[in-house]
Amino acid sequence: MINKKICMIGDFSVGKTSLTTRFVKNIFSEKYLSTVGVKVDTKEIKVDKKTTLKLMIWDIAGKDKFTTLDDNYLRGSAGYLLVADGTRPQTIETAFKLQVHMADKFGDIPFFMLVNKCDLKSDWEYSDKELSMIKTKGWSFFETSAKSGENVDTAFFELGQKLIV
Ligand code: G3D
Ligand code: MG
Repeated sequence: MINKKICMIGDFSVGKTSLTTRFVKNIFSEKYLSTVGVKVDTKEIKVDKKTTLKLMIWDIAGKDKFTTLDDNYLRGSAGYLLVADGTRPQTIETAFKLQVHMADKFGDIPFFMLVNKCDLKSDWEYSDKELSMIKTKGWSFFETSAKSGENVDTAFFELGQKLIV
């Protein structure tokens, strides 16, 4: 069994905890009980016939103002999910900044950008401008919903696959 630490990174309320909960327990709770500190969930995924990976998913618990990154939290990460909220374009700007920090501190480790809350697409305010900015950066990204589950397993699974190559 290979253990890999990944982190959930993004502005507050983008859905980091909800995505983790959805992936680990396959549920969406409108009332997630927040605690203080860091929550670590684990889930095993089979990345190919021979390889099972134990993902340790680190998530800042509670209503964090996660616009700066605590390096103690990040240390030892093999990869991360960079989460933004499609209904709040400024969270995409935050994600860009957080990624720069990650690259500075930890170099070129695998990540995917997730634009979350795609079940609320009628409220989405992120436009072609933000979308093309993401594309210009050459990043892989998914539109996800912790509520409907859309692309959630795929995102974690594909990140897992990137960790073993
Ligand atoms: P965070 O951990 O990044 O801070 P949370 O974000 O997972 O706590 O989610 C913040 C709020 O967004 C929560 O609502 C949660 O239910 C909601 N949310 C998260 N993901 C989705 C999604 O995919 N779709 C929709 N519609 N809502 C989502 P509350 O009201 O509890 O603050
Ligand atoms: Mg949270």
